[in-house]
Amino acid sequence: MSSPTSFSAPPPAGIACDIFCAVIDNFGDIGVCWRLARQLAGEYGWQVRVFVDDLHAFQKLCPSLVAEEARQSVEGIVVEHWHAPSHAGDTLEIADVVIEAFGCELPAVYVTAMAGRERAPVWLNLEYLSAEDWVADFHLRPSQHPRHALRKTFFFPGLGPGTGGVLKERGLDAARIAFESSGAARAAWWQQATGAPPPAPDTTVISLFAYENPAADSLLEQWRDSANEIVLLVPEGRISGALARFFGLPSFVAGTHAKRGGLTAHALAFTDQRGYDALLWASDINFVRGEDSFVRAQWAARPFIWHIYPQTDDAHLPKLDAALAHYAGPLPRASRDALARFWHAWNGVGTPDWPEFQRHRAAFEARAADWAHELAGVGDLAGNLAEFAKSQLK
Ligand code: TRH
Repeated sequence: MSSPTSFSAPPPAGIACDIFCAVIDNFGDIGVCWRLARQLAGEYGWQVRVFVDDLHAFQKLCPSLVAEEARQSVEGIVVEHWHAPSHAGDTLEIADVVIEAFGCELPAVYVTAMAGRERAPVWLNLEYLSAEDWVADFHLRPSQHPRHALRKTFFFPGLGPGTGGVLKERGLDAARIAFESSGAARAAWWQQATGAPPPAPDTTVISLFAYENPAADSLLEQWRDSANEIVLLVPEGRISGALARFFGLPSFVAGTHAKRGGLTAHALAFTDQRGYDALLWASDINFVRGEDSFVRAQWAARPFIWHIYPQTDDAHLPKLDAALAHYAGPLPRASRDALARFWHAWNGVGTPDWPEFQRHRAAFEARAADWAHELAGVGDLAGNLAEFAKSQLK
């Protein structure tokens, strides 16, 4: 392959931004990058390119993407298949703002060209979300490149003041309220997702997006024995095996429906990224995981349980507690402890106690609404990032 050539592109209409994303596993890496890209392009008018090394993972949450295309435009965003660590597009174009997501390494040829640019780009390393206190101290810390006249700034998402915040589209609350207040929209959603009308109003609807989880068996039994009807909505994925075992089925693929005792479960097809929000809004309680769905559950403003991405040596547990401190801190003591116990049990420490969760549900509901309001005060990550980048480009 011939090496890319550098050329002076005509000045773009908006700020040009390149986002580099290496998919480690699952959907969170590309999920966060794609959401950020859509916001920067759609809300800020930036000219965005996304370099991503796994188009198949990307296609799951963006079905209009063609997994075999080396370069394509989706929703006005250029998507480049980042097919080798040294690759940075067939023609080397250096953007005004360069975002390396989650510590992925930029191609050396790209970094060299960044240094050769008349005006050095704003180079940001977008970190993983953590609710820990130290994040505010490290947010926006610069780091000088050892060889080039380039500075990289660490951009830390977070749940508290002084951090980069988390992603929230401008129209998100209005879209949620429109869905919640339209019986027709909800009926259409249930029909399309489950092939059935919405359940009776006194049913508890739960969405379940999780990794494999040993606590699932006990929880499914408790739901089966629950006095109130429970409808479980399960996007096809890593937890599906537990559902198949529980119902004695060979699999729990999209389109499967099953019932035992008070528990009815529907396996759902994995939707595009926008469609996932409607699942959260259609549910009373959401089980979420990783990073992006964890954030979406907070904006859905209803109780949620987080299956945090597990790390070696239980390094994830302090992060779980840091999130609980923000989210559950103002709850009355007994409710706070009950929520902490339930979250811990869902993350490998203890056994989940559904009746106890139910006893505190009204407090959890009130807190979820308050928390969504408080979190919005930290500001939207895309807006915070755009503001910082613009201040550096002046
Ligand atoms: O897929 P995840 O487990 O991703 C994780 C985390 O990001 C973690 O921090 C990271 O280290 C690891 O990947 C590599 O969970 P997450 O972050 O919630 O991402 C899921 C994405 O999938 C999110 O953008 C929502 C989207 N989604 C859909 O688009 N449709 C669906 O039907 C569902 C269930 C999810």
